[in-house]
Amino acid sequence: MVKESQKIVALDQDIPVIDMSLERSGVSMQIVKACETIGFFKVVNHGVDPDVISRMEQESINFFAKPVLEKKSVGPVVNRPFGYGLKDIGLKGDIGEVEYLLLHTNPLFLSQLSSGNDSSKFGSAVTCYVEAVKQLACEILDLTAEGLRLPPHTFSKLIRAVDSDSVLRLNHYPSSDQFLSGANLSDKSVSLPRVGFGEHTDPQILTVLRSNGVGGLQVAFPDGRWVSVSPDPSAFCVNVGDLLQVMTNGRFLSVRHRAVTTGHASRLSMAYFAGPSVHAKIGPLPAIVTAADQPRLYRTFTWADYKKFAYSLGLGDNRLDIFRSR
Ligand code: GA4
Repeated sequence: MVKESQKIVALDQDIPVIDMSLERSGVSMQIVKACETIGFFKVVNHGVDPDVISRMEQESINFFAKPVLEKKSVGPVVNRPFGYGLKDIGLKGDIGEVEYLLLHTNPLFLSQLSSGNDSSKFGSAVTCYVEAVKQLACEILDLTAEGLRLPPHTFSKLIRAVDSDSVLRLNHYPSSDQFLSGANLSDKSVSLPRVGFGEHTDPQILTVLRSNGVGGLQVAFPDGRWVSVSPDPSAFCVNVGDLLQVMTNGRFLSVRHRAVTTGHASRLSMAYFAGPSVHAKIGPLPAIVTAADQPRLYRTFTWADYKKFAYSLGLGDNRLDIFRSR
């Protein structure tokens, strides 16, 4: 259940909406501003083919409708955290009212993807979707670099690396009458919000999320309120990850967010987490530190170091403090 102290949710405000079809320099300035103030924004007129999105959505619906044993056998067989998960998040006992499929987006992995009889349809929907959202993530990162007056592909080259460690997560949050815990809700009109995915920041560089028309995503605003993001299936919701906060020396904010399940409809979300190679060295960019004449807030570490540490902690724990400069 969502704790009493965490229930202050504003419904009358939303995160910034950025129209990507507008003039480039204006868009890049809006992106920088959103990353500096809220860490979250929506993009519309983003150019992703609607057929690619609807194929991925339909394949996800078909996947989650399968019996649990079949969902667990999605291949290639990989160790946790990858593969199908039911309620368990991470390796430290966090749970949520969610079932999910976590996939590495490495082409070799995707080419072996199988999910029952219709595996080739599933695999091709995932491959096309990943390619499209990767493209979008790179475009947004290039606009960001422009807005910060950095060389054009400063961030996107990390995502485009052949060994980039990016992941796709398909989440299914059941409606209140289908709760996975099997709770006895005899009075269906009384549905208390439950935590679908507990509060956390995203570790990677950038997250590109799309959901169906059902709300549930909430973002921690700087003034302490949790703001519900209104659902818009035609938009993508984008947020800064921990690594981008580090590279911008804290200028961009990797902000806590969570997913709650409240309604009578189930929510489906598809999140692409754009990450670098595990060997990539991450630290504040010298150009940013010098330009702002600010002390370096973080030391340099590899993405592998960060991940090892992240998986030793719980979902809601702070994972950046140990990488702060002393
Ligand atoms: C949060 C963002 C992504 O969903 C994810 C999650 C990952 C997992 O589910 O395995 C983590 C979580 C996420 C952050 C801290 C660690 C790792 C669970 C967890 C407790 C796939 C990711 O990259 O980090």
